[in-house]
Amino acid sequence: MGPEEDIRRVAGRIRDAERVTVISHIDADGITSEAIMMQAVRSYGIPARSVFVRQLEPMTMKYVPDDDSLKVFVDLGAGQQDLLEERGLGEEEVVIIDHHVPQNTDTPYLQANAQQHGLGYFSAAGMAYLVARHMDAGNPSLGMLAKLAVIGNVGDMMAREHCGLVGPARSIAGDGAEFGTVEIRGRELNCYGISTRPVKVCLSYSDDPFIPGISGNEKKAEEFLDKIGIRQRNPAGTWRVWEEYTAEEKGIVMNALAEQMLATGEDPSRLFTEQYIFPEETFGTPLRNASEYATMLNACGRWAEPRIGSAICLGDRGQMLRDGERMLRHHRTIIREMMEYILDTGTTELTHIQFIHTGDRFPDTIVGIGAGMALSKLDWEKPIMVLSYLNDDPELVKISMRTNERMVKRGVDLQAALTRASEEVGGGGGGHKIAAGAYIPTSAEKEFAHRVNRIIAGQFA
Ligand SMILES: [Mn+2]
Repeated sequence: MGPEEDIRRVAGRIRDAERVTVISHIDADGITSEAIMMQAVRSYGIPARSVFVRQLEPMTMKYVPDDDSLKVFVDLGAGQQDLLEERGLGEEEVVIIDHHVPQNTDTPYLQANAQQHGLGYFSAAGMAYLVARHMDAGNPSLGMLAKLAVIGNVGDMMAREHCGLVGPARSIAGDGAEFGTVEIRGRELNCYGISTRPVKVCLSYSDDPFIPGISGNEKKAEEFLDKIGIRQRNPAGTWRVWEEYTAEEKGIVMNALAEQMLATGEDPSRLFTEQYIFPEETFGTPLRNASEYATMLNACGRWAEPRIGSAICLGDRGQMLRDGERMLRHHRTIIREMMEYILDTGTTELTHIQFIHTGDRFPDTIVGIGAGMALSKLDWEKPIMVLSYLNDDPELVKISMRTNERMVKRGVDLQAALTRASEEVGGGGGGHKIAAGAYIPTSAEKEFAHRVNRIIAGQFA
């Protein structure tokens, strides 16, 4: 059975509610999910408020109000149904719109959950959009909501593996295209920053695909573009971005990149991706495409201002956008500082991984990103581990690890390694093959890198 029946029931229960509280997560998918639900509920004439939490756990359950509103959990909740039960929330007081593995509890909470229907590559924002569309197919804001769903899906990396959205997430992008809020562009450059970054910078940061001689080296990327005759600056002297290259220029660059990859025995297929452009947004800004928009939302969330992101999603292009841009600049500055700190200090290399302890210098919410960026300039064959202290808990150490597609192909699985190693020392971890994290007791930090090194060594066997 498809998800239609669940979507119908969830939409029906929300429509019948007197009041609604939306409880959501602070990343791009969570923020877009919240914005979609708030718009849908309010446009239906139902009073609503929302709550953002970093995670749904015993400590944060207190933010879920104790009142008679219908609690709409989005991008979280499915895996924490025991907490809802412990809180005494009845079946009729809750709906869950999520894409995480559901937990079995006695209370049969009503869910629209992509996981339960085998919908891979589909985020909570996509699910929220389907619910919103079912609530009111005539909602004049559906075009905007489809666009938000695309941002949520892209923000949750749903377009990464297949170089574009697939299945229902792709259909929603198609809805956006019909409404004119989304422009789907095929066979575009598979790099981050096509609307705001100089092309040489986009190329030099490309890790998937890895472009030999260009990835990790901005100077070489610039020389490469010069050599194939691409004019890199505007007459005013500013750097041109990918989005303003002509179709002909794009063709020249893509062909030359593909040739360069083929010449070194690399598969060029991942050079090409579908990109999602938002024609109503101002050219040259991070709001112009889905992945840069998602970064701005993530920056707001990681610096504890998800409401700024939500206001931008719902159309605020005044003070909130200026605040969002400030969050994004701050986010980038701190990440760059962290990357430089790692490069200046140097990592400790073991046989199969490298690690560094950043203490309490950088907030734990960005260490993973900084680690990934530093890795692009270090020995890429050794996954990087960053240990860091948490502001609010002296007994725990946060572990963040990053590797790249090439090492995953060779068998590296950071999620498996960190889950096992952290459980051995009484902590917990999770994530993906390419990027994973864990929390371990401070008492275990000394030997932890060696423990993970041994496990990763075994993954090659
Ligand atoms: Mn999500």
